[in-house]
Amino acid sequence: MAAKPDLKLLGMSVSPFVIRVRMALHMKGVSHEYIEQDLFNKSELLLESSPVEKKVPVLIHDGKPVCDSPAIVQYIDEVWAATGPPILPADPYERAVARFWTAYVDDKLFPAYAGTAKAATEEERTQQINEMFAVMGQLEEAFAQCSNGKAFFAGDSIGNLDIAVGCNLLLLEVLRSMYGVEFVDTGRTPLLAAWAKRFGETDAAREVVPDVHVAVEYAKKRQAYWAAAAATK
Ligand SMILES: N[C@@H](CCC(=O)N[C@@H](CS)C(=O)NCC(=O)O)C(=O)O
Repeated sequence: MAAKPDLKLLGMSVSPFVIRVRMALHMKGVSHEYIEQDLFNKSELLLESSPVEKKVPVLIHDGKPVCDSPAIVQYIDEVWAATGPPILPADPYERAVARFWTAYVDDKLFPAYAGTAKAATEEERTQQINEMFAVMGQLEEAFAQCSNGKAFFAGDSIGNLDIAVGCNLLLLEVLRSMYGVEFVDTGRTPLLAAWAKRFGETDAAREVVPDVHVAVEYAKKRQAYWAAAAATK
């Protein structure tokens, strides 16, 4: 019997980056110890494992930390190459395209989400919401390009780009619940809307994504924290 890996994941349940890594571990069926972190009061373990950014997720394998979710997902895919389905495409061109869109999602979607939640005025919020719509429009085109008419970005089953976009669906639900804005809708983004439904039904999504109420509570706590910080400036 293969020895159990010495593997810990430092996370925070509603972080899209943590959700992405948990989905990758789930796809590979790799057992690990999950350690929830309080980002308002960071643990010594987090500070020493992520000394540069002090952020989750951090994967600690045999005592060695790996930071940043795209790097962690690639690490998981390479270390457990013989276990479960591949996460990144084998073809170098398709790998490069999947990496490009993952970086696009990380550069644009999370900052626009945080900007929407953080906005001090309605005007600012509308601007961020419009940015989110623009990103979703691009992702609709990316889906058409990458999926080749199949069910997922990666083809017949989920891959790197599916989890890169899919880990953010919870945040879109949070904004829908808080501001009534529908970002994945059958009118504007029909391909993404159908994909999101299919993605939500996968084992990886069902096992890993927490209830939207938990994420809304966290978003409100974050907003209160930002407001208090702004008031003391
Ligand atoms: N590029 C990083 C981003 C990770 C990140 O932003 N994590 C947030 C939680 S969503 C965090 O730990 N924030 C703590 C802080 O900013 O103090 C990744 O992909 O892993």
